[in-house]
Amino acid sequence: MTTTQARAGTLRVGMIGYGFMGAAHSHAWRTAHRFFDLPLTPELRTLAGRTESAVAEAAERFGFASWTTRWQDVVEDPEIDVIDICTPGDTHYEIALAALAAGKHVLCEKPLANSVEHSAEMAAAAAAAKEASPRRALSLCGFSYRRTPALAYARQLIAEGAVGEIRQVRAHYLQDWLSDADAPMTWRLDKELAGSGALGDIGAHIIDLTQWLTGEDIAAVSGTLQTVVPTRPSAGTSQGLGGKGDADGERQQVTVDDVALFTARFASGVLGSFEATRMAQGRKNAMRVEINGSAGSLAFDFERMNELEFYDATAPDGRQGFTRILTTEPEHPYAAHWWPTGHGLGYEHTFTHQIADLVTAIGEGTDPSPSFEEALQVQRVLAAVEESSAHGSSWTATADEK
Ligand code: SOE
Repeated sequence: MTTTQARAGTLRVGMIGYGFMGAAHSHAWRTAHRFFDLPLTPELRTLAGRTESAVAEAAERFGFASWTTRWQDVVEDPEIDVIDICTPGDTHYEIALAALAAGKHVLCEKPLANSVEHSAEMAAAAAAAKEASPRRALSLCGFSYRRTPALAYARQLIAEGAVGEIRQVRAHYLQDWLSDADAPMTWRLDKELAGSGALGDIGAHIIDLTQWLTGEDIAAVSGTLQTVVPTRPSAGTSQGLGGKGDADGERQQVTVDDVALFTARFASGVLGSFEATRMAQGRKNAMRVEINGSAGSLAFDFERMNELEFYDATAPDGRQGFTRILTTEPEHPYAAHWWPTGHGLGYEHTFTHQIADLVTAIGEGTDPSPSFEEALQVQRVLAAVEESSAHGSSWTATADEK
């Protein structure tokens, strides 16, 4: 335990943003210590957001003791230990730098920022803050899918050599909430706010996951981005991520990609194919990752998140075939903290696991992962895909290699 707050036994949380991610994170902060044995107990102190009535209502609903319309209030408050950034990407940089400078621990939603330059500064600030004594400000980027039991188990199996030498990687993330050409404009479709479209919003997850699963960085990419629906109604009713726009009203320019396709070369030379889209009618949150190795394959699909498929090529001829492993058993990562055998987990559990891991790291003074440095590498891949697409899909090194 390195902070005075840690000694007091609580970890006081200030959150900025109260949309979809604010709801998921606050649920996780409220729940983690009830299922995991944590060194500190999170306390939801203050919620910040721009619109007074909405932030007040969200603070009440999420269980925060207070609220403010200025994010600076949260960052400057000496009574707060950790800043949780759940806002669109354009604000991550400024808030995270201020929070780290104030000696706070930081949890920042993905992607880390809207540019490699900002991400690099954030990673440098995180590294410097961590070293600053006597307080250690730790940081984590919210690639929450790493905490899906099946994917954490897949990583263990790969590290143990269950698939042998990795030969090929295949990943896609398919959603359909923008298939309707009259779904209304949102911040996720504005490059200024979101940085990129399907690429950064959901492609970033499969970039992070495949690098984490294989233990290798992506060294170069060849990609193509496409905006399928170039304008969308400015007004409408939102529902979930999408909604119904006013088809006869004014339309606004979409400035990000709807579809992102790319081929990647990992550091060892292994090739991977990637697809991120919000145009795949019928695919709701189909994030699929498949790793093919010399001794077998692993495959995962988030729409069946409690299962992992394993093909053991060393099994006797005639008995080979994909095995469906139900990753709800005490042997599987995180699962023992929840329900009896076979009862299964959902999307929200990945966030609860993220908080459990972060609070444990803060309590023990160890480095949580994915660090801002790891998130910077994801950002380099995103930037290389954009650059490649702008140059006729030419092979483009991630900035690391330049
Ligand atoms: C929208 O596409 C979104 O909410 C992403 O922003 C999240 O990161 C992903 O978990 C689900 O889809």
